[in-house]
Amino acid sequence: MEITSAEFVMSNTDYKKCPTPNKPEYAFIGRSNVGKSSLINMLVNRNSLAKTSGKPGKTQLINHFIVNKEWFVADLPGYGYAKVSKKSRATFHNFTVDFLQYRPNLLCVFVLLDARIPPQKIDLEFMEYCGVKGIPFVMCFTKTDKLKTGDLNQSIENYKKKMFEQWEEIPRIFISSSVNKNGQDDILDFIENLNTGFKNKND
Ligand SMILES: Nc1nc2c(ncn2[C@@H]2O[C@H](COP(=O)(O)OP(=O)(O)OP(=O)(O)O)[C@@H](O)[C@H]2O)c(=O)[nH]1
Ligand SMILES: [Mg+2]
Repeated sequence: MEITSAEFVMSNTDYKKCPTPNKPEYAFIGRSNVGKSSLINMLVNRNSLAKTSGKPGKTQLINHFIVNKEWFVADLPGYGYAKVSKKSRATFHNFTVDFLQYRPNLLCVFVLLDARIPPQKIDLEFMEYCGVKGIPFVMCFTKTDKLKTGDLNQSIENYKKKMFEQWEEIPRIFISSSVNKNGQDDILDFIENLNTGFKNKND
């Protein structure tokens, strides 16, 4: 898919106030600092459309972007950032959960996982939650530029093994790097396919 435009739409904490759900939508989630905002920028060929930061906890709202005037991206706050107070953690947890469960046009959640680190409880639990609630998701490894191919393959194999302890089937896996643009074509092809499905269903 060729990217012709990408614009910020709005920020929210309430899924009911998000843009009219009449277009296919994809959400990016994962632990704070995993690279959600950077991946969004990489996908749409923009340097700073979604705000990124070296410090975890940058994205604190549901941020909507529209791409090619035909699909939405939602950049979500990260989970598992210990420095936020318990209260504010609970608050964004709730609005993110409501968003994931009730946003009608959400076609797929990209669960981002840092390729350099072993499977983390919080990520496994989040994916389990998606499974239980029937929220479609894929796994997307980030920061793959920081690993040699052999180490990356090993890391993915370890992850698969861990997933198969819990799941009979595991979701599709993407690898990505916002530095060398690894994964851009695969992810955009995947989105394009789902967009077509959404259009056919709603025409
Ligand atoms: N080397 C490398 N660094 C990356 C990559 N993606 C993100 N980073 C760096 O990781 C840090 C966090 O990136 P963000 O995109 O802000 O992460 P986030 O998941 O949106 O973080 P929060 O909004 O705080 O939850 C930044 O310093 C990025 O430059 C990548 O693919 N490769
Ligand atoms: Mg962010």
